[in-house]
Order: sequence, then structure tokens, then C-alpha cells
Amino acid sequence: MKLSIVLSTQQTQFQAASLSGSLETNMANIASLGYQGVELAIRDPKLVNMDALVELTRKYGLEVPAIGTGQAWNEEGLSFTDPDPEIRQAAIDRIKSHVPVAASFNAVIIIGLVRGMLKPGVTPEQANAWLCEALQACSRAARPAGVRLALEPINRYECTLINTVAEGLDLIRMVGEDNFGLLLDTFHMNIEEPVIEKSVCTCGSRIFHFHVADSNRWYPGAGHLDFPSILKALAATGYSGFISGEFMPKPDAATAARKSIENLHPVMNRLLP
Ligand code: LER
Ligand code: MN
Repeated sequence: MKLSIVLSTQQTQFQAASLSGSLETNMANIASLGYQGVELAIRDPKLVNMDALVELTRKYGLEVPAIGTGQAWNEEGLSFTDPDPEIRQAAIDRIKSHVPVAASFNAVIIIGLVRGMLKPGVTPEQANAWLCEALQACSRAARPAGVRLALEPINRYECTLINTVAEGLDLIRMVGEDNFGLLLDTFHMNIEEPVIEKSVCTCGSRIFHFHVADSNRWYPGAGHLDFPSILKALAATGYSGFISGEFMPKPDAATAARKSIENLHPVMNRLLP
């Protein structure tokens, strides 16, 4: 397991994007702190100079384990479950447009809030059916490039569809594509899961990516989550991917990024000597 941290390629309203601002300065800082990867939040691949981005990650020796896509919902309202079929199609097309980007980094595509929210007049059954169709279309489009998609169960206060790991696993069965799995986030799990370690274990090989923040959404170590126990459960599933820091920039972004790696490194070294 390796450590990465979330970085937005554009200005964003999302509060827990751990770092934002000048890409190059941030990548230099991330690498100098000892992170091996950077998770990139990209609203629209059309708006990003991919060659420059690939060059920057190479320059600082950073892998890109995952691409975040939630800004397409936050900032443009694109959603897999909107009653307007044009908006649903635009959301599917947007996620498909991330496939070449993800392939060039060997990254997973994160399905966060682009799943949408239940809108008035839409039943949960209808929303789930639209969600399933969209995920099948995107997973099938990603398969030839060897790209995987990871849906993140998001807590009930931020999202009305797929809040828990159990709901995520039901959706995986409905979608029926083996390049579709879950992204688990300790902040959301602390709100929704009765026992975080048990849910990690149940999800097993369907864990395609992992976010860490503490109970208060500050850096790990600033709240009351038991990271040694959670990461031990994660290691026991055979997960060998990245653990990605996604927390509030508190007390400031640089301190949070430094404290997170200072607190997690000893835990990981004990687990994987
Ligand atoms: C994104 O990874 C996340 O955790 C959500 O809170 C997005 O709103
Ligand atoms: Mn997350």
C-alpha cells in the first residue's frame, strides 16, 4: 500500500479537496513530503492539458491512482439519475471521456456525486435503474482500455443514493461488470457503517480505491478513528493500492498534508514491514 493525496486540477467548491492552487507547486510539495501518488480531481478532461499533466507527474515521480469526477455534478449538475435524459447522457459521455485519461495513468475513475441525487418525482427504484444502466455503459466503455470504475458510498447528509457498503455491493451485483467496484472513504464509513473493519472485510477484492480522513474530516490522527485497526483490516483483504488522503485543509493545507503522512507512515510500516 502506498500513500497519495487529493489535488484538484481546477478551482473547486468542494471543501475536502485536500489541496488546490498551483499544480506544480503542489506536486513538488506532495513529492517532497514523501507521497508516492496524487489523486487528481478533473471536472472535464477537455479543459486539461493532458500532456502537461503527464509531464508534471513524471517530473515529480508521482503515480496517479485515481481520477475524481464529482466536480461535474457540483459545478455543472451532470448526473446519472436526473429525470432529463439529456443530462443523464451528458453525464455518461463525460465519464466515458475520462477513460483515455485514466488509461494513461493506470488510474481508476471515481464515481462520486455524478451518480446524482433523488429529484422530486423520481422513485428510488427508477433512480437505481438509471444508475445501473449508466454504470454498465461506462464500465463497458472502460473495459477495452483496462480501466476500472469505483463508486464511493457517500454519507446520507451529502448524498441520497448509495450511502453504505452493503448498498454499494448490491449495486455491484446489479451492474454485473467486473471492472466496477467501490471506493471506501473512512469519513463516510464512520457515519454509515456499524463496524468499519467488518465492512472493509465484506467488500474485500471489490475495494478498488481507498480515501482516508478522520472522524472530523481532518487529517488522520486529528479525530477518533482507529487507523491501525482499519488499515489492518484493509491489508487483510489483500488490497495493495493507494490510500488517498482526502481531508479538510485544516489548520492549513500544508500542515494537514504533512501530519497525515507523519501519522500514517508508522502504522503502514508496522503492517507491511
Ligand atoms: C469525494 O471523494 C467524497 O468523499 C464526497 O464527500 C464528495 O462529496
Ligand atoms: Mn471520498
